[in-house]
Amino acid sequence: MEDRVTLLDFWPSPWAVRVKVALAEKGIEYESREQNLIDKSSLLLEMNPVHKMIPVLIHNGKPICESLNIVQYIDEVWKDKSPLLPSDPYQRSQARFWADYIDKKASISVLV
Ligand SMILES: N[C@@H](CCC(=O)N[C@@H](CS)C(=O)NCC(=O)O)C(=O)O
Repeated sequence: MEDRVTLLDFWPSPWAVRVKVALAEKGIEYESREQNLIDKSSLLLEMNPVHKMIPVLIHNGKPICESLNIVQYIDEVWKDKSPLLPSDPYQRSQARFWADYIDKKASISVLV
């Protein structure tokens, strides 16, 4: 079955960029659906009822939420294409450290 991949997107969002980099690294084709975060679409509310935020990856109709979770999902599903994390455990821990750092320290909420 052909993969159907849609990204609920908002172009200035660094969290959406994180997902788009992962998709680009894996060479995955997807449809980007730009969202209005002031007047949220019924699709966004249905796909992410807990946080009501982008990014949301919709893979064959199933939503995956939270950018780091999405990146991990992408790496696991398309595991035959360029791995997103280094193979060395120490280097992996460093990559995870900085991803977590960005989440905790560099999080800026532009609109809310
Ligand atoms: N922890 C989330 C953060 C996502 C986030 O902050 N999204 C913002 C846009 S940059 C959003 O959808 N804001 C709308 C809202 O808070 O209602 C992630 O990593 O995906």
